[in-house]
Amino acid sequence: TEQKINAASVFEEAEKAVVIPKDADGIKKSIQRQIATGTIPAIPTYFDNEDMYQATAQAAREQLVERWNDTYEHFHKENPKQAYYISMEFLQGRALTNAIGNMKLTGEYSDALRSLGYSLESLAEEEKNMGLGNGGLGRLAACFLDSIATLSLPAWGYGMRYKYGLFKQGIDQTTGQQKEYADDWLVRGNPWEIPRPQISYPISFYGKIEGDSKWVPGQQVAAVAYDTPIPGYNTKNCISLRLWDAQPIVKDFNLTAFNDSDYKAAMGPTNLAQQMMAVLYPGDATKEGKALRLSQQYMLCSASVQDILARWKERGNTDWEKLPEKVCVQMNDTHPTLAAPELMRLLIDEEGLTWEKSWEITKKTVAYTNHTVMPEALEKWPLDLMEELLPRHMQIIRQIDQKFMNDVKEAFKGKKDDKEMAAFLKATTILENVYADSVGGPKMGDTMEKAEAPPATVRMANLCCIAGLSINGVAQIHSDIVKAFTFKEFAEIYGYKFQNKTNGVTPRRWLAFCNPELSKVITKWVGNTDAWITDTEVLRKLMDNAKNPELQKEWKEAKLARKQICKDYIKKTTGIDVPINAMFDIQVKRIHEYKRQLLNILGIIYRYRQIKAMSKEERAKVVPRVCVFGGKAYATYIQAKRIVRLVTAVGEVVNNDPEIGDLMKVVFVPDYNVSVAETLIPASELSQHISTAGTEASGTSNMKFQMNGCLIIGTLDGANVEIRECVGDDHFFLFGITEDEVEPAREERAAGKFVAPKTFLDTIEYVRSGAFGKKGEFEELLGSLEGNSGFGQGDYFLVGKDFQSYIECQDEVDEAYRNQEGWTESSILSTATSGKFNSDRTIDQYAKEIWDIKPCVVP
Ligand code: B1N
Repeated sequence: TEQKINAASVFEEAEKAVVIPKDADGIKKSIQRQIATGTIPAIPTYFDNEDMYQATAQAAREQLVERWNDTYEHFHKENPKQAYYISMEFLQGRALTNAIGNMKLTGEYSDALRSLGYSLESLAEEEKNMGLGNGGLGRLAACFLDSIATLSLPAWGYGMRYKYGLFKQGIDQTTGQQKEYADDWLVRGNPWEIPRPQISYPISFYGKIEGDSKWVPGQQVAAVAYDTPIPGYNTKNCISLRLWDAQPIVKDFNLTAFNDSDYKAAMGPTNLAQQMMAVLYPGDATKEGKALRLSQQYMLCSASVQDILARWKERGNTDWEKLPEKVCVQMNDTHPTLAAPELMRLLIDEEGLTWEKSWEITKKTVAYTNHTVMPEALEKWPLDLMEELLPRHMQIIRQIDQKFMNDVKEAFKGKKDDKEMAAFLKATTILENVYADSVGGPKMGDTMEKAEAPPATVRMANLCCIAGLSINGVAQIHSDIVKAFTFKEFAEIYGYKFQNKTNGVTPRRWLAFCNPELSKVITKWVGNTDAWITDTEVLRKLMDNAKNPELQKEWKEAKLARKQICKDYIKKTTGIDVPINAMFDIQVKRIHEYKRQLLNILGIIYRYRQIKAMSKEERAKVVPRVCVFGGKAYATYIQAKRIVRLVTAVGEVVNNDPEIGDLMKVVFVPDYNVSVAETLIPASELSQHISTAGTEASGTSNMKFQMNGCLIIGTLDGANVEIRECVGDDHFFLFGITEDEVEPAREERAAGKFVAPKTFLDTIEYVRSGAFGKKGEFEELLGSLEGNSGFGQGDYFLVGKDFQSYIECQDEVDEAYRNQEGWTESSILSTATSGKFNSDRTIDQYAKEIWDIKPCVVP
């Protein structure tokens, strides 16, 4: 202990002794020191821009570490209740601009670099995107961390340090099709992370149960912590994103086997660990992966929960029953569900608590967010796989399920007859197709039936609903659907658990930093204050001047500056020259049938043919448009890849049609990711959020577009509903059927009663005639829009149903754009009314209504 005390004071003395510079000159010297002392792996004769970026990032990291250590110590001393956001995905994007922006040192860094002969903007482009996520769910987690730090809340993120992020997307020059490449984001090291080899936990898999409940694992890896600092804005607080890496356990290394040249046996554990960390599961709503994905999920949960309990102890807590007064775990969708049974296991097997006590504690500690109601995206694991990989957890899950069913039977005794009860339990039980007839599934051991029986599965969402202290959706309409349909039986039991937490996005990254031109105008016109960067309600002050020609002029100039940057980016990445004065119309998001990029491109084809049929005089009145698409299609999602190809094929024709010229350009921007979004969104004037009503849980890019003064064309889906309420009906282009009209529309189709509009049928026939790409290339894609029923065919997502309404709405858009004063007013009002969609508001609600945590401000 004496040595420990000394070590602590050495640490403290060191912190006091080293002064971290905060002025341009000091920052310059700090950058030089990183180069001269070998902090970055630069070689004198090879020194390049990437090295310079690395040195700058290291200098910035020094600044963060100071705040970070202070925050850690402060939380330790205060011992507040702390929340943990566990997520398989964190889509952080780039860190440099964000870190120095949040520390309010952008000017200083810019000056320091200028004096060294570099520009901050171009160096920032050297940074690789940290792309450890698929889309909205992962980016939401990243925005949440920014808000948690900014609100000085005691909370951390836990995730996985995948070796390769989500794949990089290329568009093949000859076929126009998507190609996937590994995203080797770590090749040149990651200056933002600090490896913590001293923080490591064993993660067990397989093996058997001895006696009643003693788990003897068959395999182990070590989870090792890598920490990334997340600085808040306008606060000293700097929180942690702790990512786990898998490593072989040293004692498992079989030296004898290696010396006997049995390399395969010797390297077994090393290979396992490497496989586990290789890739982020690329599945936005898919059924792929299995054992590996489940091992990843378990490792995340086990390492995080072990770490949370270790910290709880480290802070001097001892009474387990009071754990829920100090810890809250938020599960980002069902991917980290195993946190619940893992907490149970640790409390029972490691800490010696009873099953009942452990269950009481667990139920008050974990909370669940649902992000999708698409049935195929609700996670189910084959029971036999779970049993094999995690035998002890399966035991605990079975016990939870038994207790749950008993409780339900007890609670609804006399209120439901046998048949109702059976149906009710069939819907809610965690284990599907396992129990005997009374619960609906096939009889166990009934071999005849078993052969045809549907596979037994573990339904993760059901476990979340049972174990969670709360269940929330991510936009009002989505939370309503979750409660009324997806989990309606659970709502009957646990009505009090259901909540809504409408998503938000951080106004730092998504407005202040990505759009400095507009930010400057905003600051001036809300009363010469940048208070809006945290308190986005201040943006409302823009409303008073929405019609003011002076503001309008500055607003348009700022938008134009961003359009120019976007135009240059499009030229650089696709070779296409787009007209700067055209309306920039953008749809960027994962490619998915439900998001209906197909509706957008068919609308474009319709428009193209209209223009071609016009006289010269009529053409002069056309509003020119640059139609931009971006987004990745899951590698095995064939239909999504065909949509990408249709867009590039239409672009090839339209962009080279002399009759069209600058009246229309169709662009597919490759490799959409966070930093591409930061370039496209500020330049956008119209953006498309056109999913079939009831399918997009929330959407978050819609909020980013709104903040940047972009008008939305959209359906009444996800957060669009609330955005429209804020901005007002007159400034939102609404079309399409509503959520309650979707099922009747599908039934109408299935009954063969739906008659598609001529505009739609003609457009389809035109594609079919071979107007784009190779003849026959789009047969299967068009086929999905035809027929009467079934998933993936019979136009399940109702493109034909909404088509007429969509193209008419696009005419309204043109009409509105012709009146530039009116359009600019709407644009200003969009930004002015976007305050609600600040993730600070969302996080404040999580903190108060679910986590029960309070700010813990570093003095
Ligand atoms: O989560 C976002 C929402 O804004 C989007 O509407 C929603 O689609 C998105 C399986 C998912 N839901 N589900 C996923 C991601 C990965 C995976 O393997 C499902 N992503 C969403 C934020 O709330």
